[in-house]
Amino acid sequence: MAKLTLYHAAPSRSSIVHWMLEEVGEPYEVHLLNLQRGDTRAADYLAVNPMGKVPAIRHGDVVVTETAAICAYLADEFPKAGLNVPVGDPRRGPYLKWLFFSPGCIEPAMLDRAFPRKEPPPQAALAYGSYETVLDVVADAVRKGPYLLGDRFTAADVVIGSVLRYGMMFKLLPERPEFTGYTGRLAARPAFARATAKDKELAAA
Ligand SMILES: N[C@@H](CCC(=O)N[C@@H](CS)C(=O)NCC(=O)O)C(=O)O
Repeated sequence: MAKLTLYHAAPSRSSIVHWMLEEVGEPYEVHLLNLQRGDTRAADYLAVNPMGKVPAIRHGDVVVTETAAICAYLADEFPKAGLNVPVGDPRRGPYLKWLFFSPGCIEPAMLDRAFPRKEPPPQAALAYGSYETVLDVVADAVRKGPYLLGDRFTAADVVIGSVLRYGMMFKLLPERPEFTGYTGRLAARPAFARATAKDKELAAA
């Protein structure tokens, strides 16, 4: 089987992929980087990800960067784990929408709110519309649960659950009961607990 490596800084956005890998359940190695030391800006890492950011994964000869893309890749590459929604299944539409919704709408809305621009662009020019709309749409999607697609847990829950958890942790998102209920359900997953415990050890190393 092709070797699988996670380029990781614990904790950071690469912790999302760390959780995803625990959900996938295939053997992987961690290549640990230190953000404070500037490891992601070193030439050998820029050869992996010219953006100088974690996460990245190497799977055999394939390198994938961007958190949501990596989660989608892993879900498709290891279908036995049941974390993707295959072509032809009508739930694939919402599945893809939620995978793209975090980097396309939630993250930019959250960070624009935290770091407002001097001259805010017109709402129609913003891909996410408004911060309030983004929050309402996500709250509506996770209210019923247990997961975004009902009973079916997918890679989209790893991505959306993580941005909500980090957003609330850093006070960038409000602790709406819909969000805390959903992230609480996700935190009860054994793979999440394993990834979190390993991250703590890596952060202390
Ligand atoms: N769009 C990227 C963002 C990744 C990102 O911002 N990673 C941060 C850590 S949370 C990073 O590597 N920062 C190091 C730096 O910019 O020097 C993704 O979603 O994977």
